[in-house]
Amino acid sequence: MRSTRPSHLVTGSMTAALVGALGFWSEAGAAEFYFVVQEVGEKRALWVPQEVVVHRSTEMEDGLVFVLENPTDRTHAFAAYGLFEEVMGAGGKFSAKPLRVNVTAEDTVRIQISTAQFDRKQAGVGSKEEAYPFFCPLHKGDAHLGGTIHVLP
Ligand SMILES: [Cu+2]
Repeated sequence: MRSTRPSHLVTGSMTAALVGALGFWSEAGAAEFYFVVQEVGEKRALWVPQEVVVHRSTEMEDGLVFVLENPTDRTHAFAAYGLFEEVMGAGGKFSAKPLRVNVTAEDTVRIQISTAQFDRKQAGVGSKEEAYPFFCPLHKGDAHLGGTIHVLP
């Protein structure tokens, strides 16, 4: 029945939002958050869910992982101001670089998010909510079509 299709779409995106908000724990204990990119017309793209909540006290204890899925046939990128990716360099040393990751067509990328900046804040101020905007820097379009990662104490 044709009339049921739109409601399926709505249910699907609501489920995705819920999953993103709750997060998953991987075997290693890191909290995992899933994002899927959607194309909105020719020039714009959107990572969903658009609103994600991360709890500093629980979900960051054993690391934070973002899983970025690109089911489309074009390369998209995931960028977030103020967040950093943990990358292993030569000699097994970790370093942090600003979060901007390309995800090629039909690929899924797992990235380790640096939580060092939040550890530091836990010892000091950091009892209030912080917000980090994210978007696809390759397809921003005219209007801001991004989302927000909310970090709660
Ligand atoms: Cu894009």
